[in-house]
Amino acid sequence: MSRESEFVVVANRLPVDRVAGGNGWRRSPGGLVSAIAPVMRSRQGTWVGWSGAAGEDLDPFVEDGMRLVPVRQSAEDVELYYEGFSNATLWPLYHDVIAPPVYDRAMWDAYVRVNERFAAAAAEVAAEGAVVWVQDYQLQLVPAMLRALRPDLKIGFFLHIPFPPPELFYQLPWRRKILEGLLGADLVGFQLPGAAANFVRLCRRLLDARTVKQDVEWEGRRVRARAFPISVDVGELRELISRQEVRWRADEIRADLGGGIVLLGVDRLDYTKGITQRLQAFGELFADRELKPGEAVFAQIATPSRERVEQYQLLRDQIEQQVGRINGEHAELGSPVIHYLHTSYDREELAALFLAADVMVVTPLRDGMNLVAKEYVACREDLRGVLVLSEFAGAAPELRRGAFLVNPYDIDGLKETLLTAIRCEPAEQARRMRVLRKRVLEHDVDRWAADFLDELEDPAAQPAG
Ligand code: ADQ
Repeated sequence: MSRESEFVVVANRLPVDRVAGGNGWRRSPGGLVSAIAPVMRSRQGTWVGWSGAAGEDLDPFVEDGMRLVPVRQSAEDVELYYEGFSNATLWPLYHDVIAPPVYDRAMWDAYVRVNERFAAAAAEVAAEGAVVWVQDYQLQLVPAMLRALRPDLKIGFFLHIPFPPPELFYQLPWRRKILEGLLGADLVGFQLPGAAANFVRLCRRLLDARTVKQDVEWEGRRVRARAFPISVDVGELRELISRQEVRWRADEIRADLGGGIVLLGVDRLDYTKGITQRLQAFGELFADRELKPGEAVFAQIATPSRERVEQYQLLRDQIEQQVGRINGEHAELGSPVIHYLHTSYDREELAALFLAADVMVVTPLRDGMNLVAKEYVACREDLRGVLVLSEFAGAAPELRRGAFLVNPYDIDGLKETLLTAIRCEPAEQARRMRVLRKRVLEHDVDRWAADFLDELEDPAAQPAG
């Protein structure tokens, strides 16, 4: 499979998961994969990524019409590059240092080493002049490494998480190296214009690069920094909610939850998602006697995530203790006020949960975009339900007119907003949901991918002379 792909995606993970118990593969759920899969097929694409199992050596294979090139990661790479530099350094640094980032030289060395491996694998499969699209914070050095190996390629990079302002980014001991890595791309995509502006400002201040609006001149090329807010696979969600069994399941969930107003949170168990703040606010509404047990119930679904990183273990303990305390104080026999499930669900069950929820509570302390908010909107064809959304979610600028916006750090504000949302009349729900749906349905994930690739391949974007 040497140098024959016109289109190459490079991401930490391959777009497939092992089928439990068997040795086959199945396409991973999620918008990114479904947005890119059609482009992969029409352009003979190849996806370069890790299988998810440490120490595994796999040959390239074809699955679901996509050519897949596995990149090896040893157990040490997983510990230092993935759990370490990616998730204990970059993740907290890029999310407002909500948790303290770890700055460790061995982790950095592993990050460089693994990025080199991904760049080499991509260089090997890309055809002359091919388009290569690198994804996310784990691979920020790949664009420059790949350009050094293959100057003929068109290279795009998309960051799924926020890009921090200079005053935070300055902390990073390897700050210049990260910027230089990204500048290997022709187009650097961010979720929001503010993130693109942070990047351009940092290139000017730390690298002395000349910048013109959102373009950075670098090594005789012009690198574009632009915003492309990601979205959800509306077609997939529509199909799911059209199934009778999904609707029945939604009714069943509502009945199981006792028949009161249902508030729902669906997140990866992550300290950026503001889970403890929302549960605290909800619990206090019972303490204040604004709500009575049975009147409203909170279902919090938390997908296990990064379980070997210390901050995630601490958070899990904290949430479990909090749920226990709130239920201990306010629940009645047989009817807890919070249902907490530490598990991952399939797409059918998630769609049923969205249909069952009167109030969708999405209150991250910082989030690149937040797809859950958009998934909820895409599922509510019935124009029922309300969205409570953090100002600090990347989705807020797009959804501010239809959602109830909150500052998740302001517990009193959060309590007030939850009550307003719980009491929102059906006519007002429908008015707001229409506004939300217009935005989400017109800007789905296919449009996101097309916008990015059109900009990357824009013939009018000439290199600086
Ligand atoms: P995440 O931080 O993972 O993504 P999000 O955008 O909400 O956050 O995506 C999570 C996805 O996982 C959603 O599709 C959701 O339905 C699914 N999910 C969550 N809990 C689940 C559960 N219990 N069971 C099954 N599925 C579950 C990162 C960035 C975001 C950005 C995305 C895409 O942090 O800001 O929106 O990438 O760019």
